[in-house]
Parts: sequence; structure tokens; C-alpha cells
Amino acid sequence: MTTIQTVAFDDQKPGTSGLRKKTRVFMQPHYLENFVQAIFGAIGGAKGKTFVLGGDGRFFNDRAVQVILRMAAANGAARVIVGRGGVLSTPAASNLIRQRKTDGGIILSASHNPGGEDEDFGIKFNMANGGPAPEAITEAMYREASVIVSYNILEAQDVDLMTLGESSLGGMAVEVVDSVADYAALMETLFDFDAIRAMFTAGFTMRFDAMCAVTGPYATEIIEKRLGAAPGTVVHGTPLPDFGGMHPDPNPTWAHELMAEMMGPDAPDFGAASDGDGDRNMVVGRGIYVSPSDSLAVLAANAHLAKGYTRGLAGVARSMPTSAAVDRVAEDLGIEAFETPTGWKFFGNLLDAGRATLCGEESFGTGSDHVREKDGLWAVLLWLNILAARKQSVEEILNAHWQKYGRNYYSRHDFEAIESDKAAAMVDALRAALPDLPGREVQGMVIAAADDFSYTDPVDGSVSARQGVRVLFEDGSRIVMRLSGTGTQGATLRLYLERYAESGFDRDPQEALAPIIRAAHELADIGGHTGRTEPDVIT
Ligand code: VG1
Ligand code: CO
Repeated sequence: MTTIQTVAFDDQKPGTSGLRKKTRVFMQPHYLENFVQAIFGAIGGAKGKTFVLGGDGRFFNDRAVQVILRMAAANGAARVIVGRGGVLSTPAASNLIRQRKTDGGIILSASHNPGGEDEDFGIKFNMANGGPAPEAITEAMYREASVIVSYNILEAQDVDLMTLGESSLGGMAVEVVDSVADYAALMETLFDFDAIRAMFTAGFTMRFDAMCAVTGPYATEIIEKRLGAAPGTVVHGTPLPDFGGMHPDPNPTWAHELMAEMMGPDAPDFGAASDGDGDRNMVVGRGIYVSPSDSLAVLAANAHLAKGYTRGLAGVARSMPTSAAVDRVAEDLGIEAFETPTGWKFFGNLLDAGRATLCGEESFGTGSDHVREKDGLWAVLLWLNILAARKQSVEEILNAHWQKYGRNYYSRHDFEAIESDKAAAMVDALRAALPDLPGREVQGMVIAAADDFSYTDPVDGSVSARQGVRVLFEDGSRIVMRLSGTGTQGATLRLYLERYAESGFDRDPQEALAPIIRAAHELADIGGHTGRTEPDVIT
């Protein structure tokens, strides 16, 4: 064991989901090591503990895993359970942490950000419940990282991570497990595989775009092998360190190949895609895109059709910027609906306390209490189960849903890589104007309320302030603005737009939202502050 002297980096502050930086930043001497030591510090040390370790396989994943193993050994960990080749999807890692009753896990991923030597890398810690570390712990990591003077590491050769089974590293057990097996077994307990298999046998067709990221092997095993979908149903199914140059973000912009196929003349019945680390999902019907907020609402209304959820839902939770579509379902079901800040870590307490069964975010994240992360493939399988049970198309299900609940027209506009000080000035100006907004008329709509969202966790009472500026109009329409906490370059403004309609369900969302979009630009003066008038990505 060696103790290495080091100097603190001043930028190791975890964001919405762990620490994300350019890969080359992580490749600097001591950068990864400092943060790993800070993680161990923040959780009261690694001594005698068991951890899960794996990542989405992006560039530097293989090197980082070896470093973390040597550091875990040097810090006295008892055992590390690693996915074969150092690879685990985020939901599979969450599942392993729970199944094996470990003390937590380290996940290497920058999720939906591109991968490669010149792209992004990330690391985060999940707690013993399988969920992302809460703010108190991520703040402790930052504090530890800011004052670090040394870290512990073992001098040893690389561990063979391709062979399943157990080996020893300086007295610590290293257990290499099949990355897919436990996860696939869990899915079989939740969904009616026989019914879905029968649907495929009867001619149902599907395309799953794994975007050259981590879900390829999971989707191939489950959808093609276990559920009997035709070979070739899963495309881009081999994970690559640079995701084959794809941007593994499952939205209509980046999953454009899938979108083109689903909107084309030979579209299959159902399409889906997932992100770099497998926790996000996009679902598309033949000729119809399902917005993530609508997907959450449809899943909540129909989850009882799948065997894992026949008891019904205890409650639902959504992030604040996610549309209120799921709230209407909750009201109808007579269950609690929670509104949390952006980021999956805020769902953990509600899931642990049994108050929420289903959770979701507008950013293509949906999940349930089966793990403590959002879970892309899980959402796709629940959709398949619902399609098999209802024997209707995606379009029919969506239309029936809107008929019953009304439609929350919804869109998110992202303005990427804005100069950070300009983005901050814009948000500051808007914040300062909030008290004067109620009563004001913009684009023919009257503002009913305006605030900066603050969340008090109903389970532990912790408060998270300044989680996004909201402007609510008298007709129920809404604008939300916040700056991204996952980017690695400048600032990204996320502008969330919502408008409820009781009739007229087949409008183009951009057109239905046009007055709200204009109001947002007017209120925040996005163009004046940033020079941008058009978003880079629309979801
Ligand atoms: C984004 C999304 C948020 C999501 C987070 C992590 O955060 O908006 O909903 O939880 O990414 O997802 P931000 O701060 O950039 O808006 V993942 O799949 O990147 O772990
Ligand atoms: Co992700």
C-alpha cells in the first residue's frame, strides 16, 4: 500500500448526477484518485465494506476501474463486485447494490454525454439503497476533495476482469459477475414475459436503438433472446468506447435514425432507445412520438397490468419541470403525487419510505421502486407489457389517455454552451423580477404566480432551494427555467414549456405552445442576455 501526496483540485463539485468533466480532465495525474479518496472520506471510509463497481464502457472506463480497485483495496475494502469487463448499466448497478446488500457502489458514466478522449467522463457514488448519494453526501465529497492532501493506492498489476469469478487484490476480494444476468432475472419478476413473447410471435415488430452504448447486451438478451423478438430488433447493440461517434441521448434530435424509421412508411409497431448508461428511455409508436411526461402518465395509469404492479401504486413522483400529466392520473387513482427537484437522488427517500412506486422526469427518465435509479429498459418492457395486455397500438393508447385526462402539451428547449457568466446574469435578472410578475400580462396571458422552486423532503425534512424558476399563468400554462447541472462546457439553459388542453389533442406541440415560448423569451430576454434566439435541442 502506498500513500501518495497530492494537491486538491478546486472543481470537484458533483452536479445533478455525480462529477462530470471532459475525459482529459479525469486523465490528469491524481484527478480521479483525489475524487475516489474523497468519496471514501465522505462515507466514513471504505474499511471492511463491500462495493459494486462498473461503468457504461466509455473511453477511460477500463483504466478508471483498475485504479478504483487498487484504491478500494488500499483503503481496506473487503470486497468489490465488478461487472464483467468493468461494465454495468446504471440500473443494473443499482440492482446489484441492493441484491447483494452492499455498502454502495461506484458508477462510471457521463450518461447521455458523448464519450471519447475528447468528450466526457463521469463518476458517482450510490448508497446502500442503490440510489445516488443525497446532497448531504455529495457536499461532503466536495469538501473532502477541496482539502485532500494524500490518497491510498495499492501497487499491483491490472486485475483480469474478463473472467467471471473471484480473485484477490491485496487481501480484498474482487468478484467479477455477469453484467446482464441479475438484471434480466429481476425484469422477469416484474413483467409478463409470456404475454409479450406471444405478442412477438403473433407478428408484433419493434426496433430498439441501443446507440452503441451500454444497453446493447441487456436489450439483446431480454428482447431478442428471452422475449423472442426477431434478430436485428436491437440495432447499434455493441457498446463502443466512443459510442461509435453517436451522441447517446435518446431524444428525437439524437436518436434521429430511429425517429426517421418510426415516422416512415415501413415503421415497426414500436420503437425505443436508451442512453449511454442505460437509465434513460425514449418510446415511439408507429408515426407517433411519446413525450417522456406523457409516457410517465400512461405508465402510471396502466402499471397495474404488469404482474409486478398488480397491487397498484402507493404514489407517484415527478421532477418539478416534468409536466403535470401524471398528477391527473394520481388524482384519478386517489394516490399521492410528489414534485421534487431535478435529479434522481430526490426520489430515493420517497421510494425507500414506500410513498412512491413510480417516478419520472421529463428528461427521458422513468423508474420504479424495483431499483433506485431510473431504468430505460424497464420502461420499455413496461410499455411492451401494457401493449400486450391492452392489445392496442401506442397511438390508440395515447389518444385514449388524452380523452380521459386531457393533454399537457409539453416541450423543452435547450440552449447549449452559453457563456457561463451570461447565463448566470440572465437567471439572476429573472429571479430579481419574480416578486413583480404576478398580475402582469404577457402574450395575452396573466401571470398567477412566480417563484424559485424550493423543496422540503417530506421524509427527512432536508431543504433544497433555488431548484428552478417557475412562472405560472392563470390558465394553468407554465414556464420553468434552470441551468443544467450535467454539462461540461459553459452553461446550458433548459427552458420547460407546458400548456394544458381539454380538447384538440392532435396539434403540433411547438405550435400549441407558441404563446408560452414567446412569453418565455420576453420575460427572460434570452436573446438580449445570450445572443441566442433558437434552441440547440428541442424535446
Ligand atoms: C439532466 C436532466 C435530469 C437528469 C440528469 C441525469 O440534468 O435534466 O432530469 O436527472 O440529467 O440524467 P441537468 O442538470 O443537466 O438538467 V443522466 O441519464 O445524465 O444520469
Ligand atoms: Co443516463
